[in-house]
Amino acid sequence: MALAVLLALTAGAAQAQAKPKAHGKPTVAEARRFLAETEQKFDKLNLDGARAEWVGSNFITDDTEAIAAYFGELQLDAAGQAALQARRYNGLKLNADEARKLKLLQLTLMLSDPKERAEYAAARAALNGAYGKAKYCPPQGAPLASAGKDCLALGELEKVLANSREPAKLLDAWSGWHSQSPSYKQRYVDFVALSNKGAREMGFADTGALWRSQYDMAPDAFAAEMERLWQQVKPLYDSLHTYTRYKLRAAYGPDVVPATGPIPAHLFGNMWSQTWDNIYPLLKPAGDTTGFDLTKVLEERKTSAKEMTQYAEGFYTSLGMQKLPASFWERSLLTKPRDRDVVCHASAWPIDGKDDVRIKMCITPTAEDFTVIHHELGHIYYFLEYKDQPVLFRQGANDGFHEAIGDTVALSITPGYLKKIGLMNQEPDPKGDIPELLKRALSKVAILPFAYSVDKWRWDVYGGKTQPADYDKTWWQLREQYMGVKRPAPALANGFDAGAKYHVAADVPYARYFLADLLQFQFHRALCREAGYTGPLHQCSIYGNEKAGQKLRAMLQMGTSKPWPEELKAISGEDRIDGNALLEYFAPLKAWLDEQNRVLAAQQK
Ligand code: X8Z
Ligand code: ZN
Repeated sequence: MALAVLLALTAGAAQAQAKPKAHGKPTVAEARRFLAETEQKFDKLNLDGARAEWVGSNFITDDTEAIAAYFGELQLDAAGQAALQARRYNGLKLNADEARKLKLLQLTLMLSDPKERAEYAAARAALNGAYGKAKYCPPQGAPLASAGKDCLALGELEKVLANSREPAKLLDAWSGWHSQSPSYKQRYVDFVALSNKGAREMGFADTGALWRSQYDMAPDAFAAEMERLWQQVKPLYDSLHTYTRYKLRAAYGPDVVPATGPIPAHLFGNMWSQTWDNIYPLLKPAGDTTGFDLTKVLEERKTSAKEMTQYAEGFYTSLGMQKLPASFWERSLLTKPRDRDVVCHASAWPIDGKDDVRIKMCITPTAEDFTVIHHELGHIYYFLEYKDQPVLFRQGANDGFHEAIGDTVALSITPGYLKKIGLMNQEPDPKGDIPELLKRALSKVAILPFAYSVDKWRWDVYGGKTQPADYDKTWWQLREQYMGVKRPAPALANGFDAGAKYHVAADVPYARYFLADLLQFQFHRALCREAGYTGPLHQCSIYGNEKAGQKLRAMLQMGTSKPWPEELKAISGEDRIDGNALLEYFAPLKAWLDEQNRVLAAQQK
């Protein structure tokens, strides 16, 4: 009942949206009034939309999907109308904030046909739900058939990939998950067409061009920046890939791992081969005798999801940030419910733009989730710090900044820090630099070509260069070319391997993670300097340093009120995203990898 009233009220609010006036010269006063009214409307619509989407992802049913789609449609309608109106005021003499708001308002899709709007919102909600519900039910005789359960959700399949060293099981987990996405391929194809239509109505070439326009520079310039950055860090990736091949060959034999060419994708400990830290035991240097394993410690202590979150909260409060609001603890979803389907992919939610912030994550006591929870709280503290900005500025300086904050903090999870908070008993080994750097590289360096190529694929899909019949072909061309990995089994007839990745199914842009991977090292270096630290970057932890915290908070508080280069400059003195800080951080590892590779190559001869 209450919900019905809510629906009716919001529908009324959307209809009441003023239509653009067709005549008369627009004035500055009108523009100001328009902005004020729009921000008020967005505040309300965002709140309703966030609640509906939250419920849709937390309790996946046909009804919640319909409710999420309904509110999504209202938001799309309002955004489209506001964008059209905003256009009218382009070129007026407004102050910098007002001009920026008008610009931001026009970076959106616009579907004027209500039927298409409804279809777009329904497809979006359905794809999100389909991904969240997907399960692999191994047929009799399959290597995972005896895993104790009839059907395995993504989290269970990921566990197999992380821990098993039996190629047959790895392949079954990998193929099982990749056999799910074909069921929603057609929905995705339809969605792409609608999305493009919306981008074109707003004057963009396609949705890819709209995405690339969101970085305070021309879309082509952004694509060129991405390529420049990739070329900058590629030599480091190549060294890591070469070393990993030697070690995988040693573990699985030359029949499974070829001496040259791409490596089968199921061997990297991760469903998408995007991070490789789970196979650290196969790759660890002979010198690593400490055997320290954070996962083991967390598991043995039965660290709860709440405790994992509190560890992360403790880091942020040590930088001078507030404790998480009580409602965060009451409303977040921290563990996978046993009795219903949820989208488990970790996410952070600014529900009301103020203190109602939540995360949704199926936390397990592992080193990986220990990092992910710091990542998620990075989003949460960004929300909390910019909550006093007007609604249109309540975003990251760009989306890469938003993704980089928690990771920046997680770079300070050093052995020294773990010792300090009691998660590591032994003294950190001073000779332990290479093992620590290698572990880090297995996530931070390994992900670079993946993070670059996901949207390279999507740009071509949205741009029409890649047609649905070629989705898999181009997906794997990119994986082979950039990552040096290949599909471990023949392609499926109507395969949709890209759709096996959350961000493709849920239509979340991915270039942000590539940028974040570089930005976080720029932030880390800047904050370590701010803290007065002068040693090697990989040993720096800003834990407990309020001066560094203050510097970070000043940037978070700006939201997206300024073009991102200005915000980057304020925190780091640099005004370009750059791979230099990452390369500096990993310099000792690069030298070590190249030496290992030289020796290993000589041994093969
Ligand atoms: O999706 C995420 C976060 C939520 S924004 C958990 N990440 C990317 C992924 O999982 O693919 C973090 C790093 C890359
Ligand atoms: Zn994130």
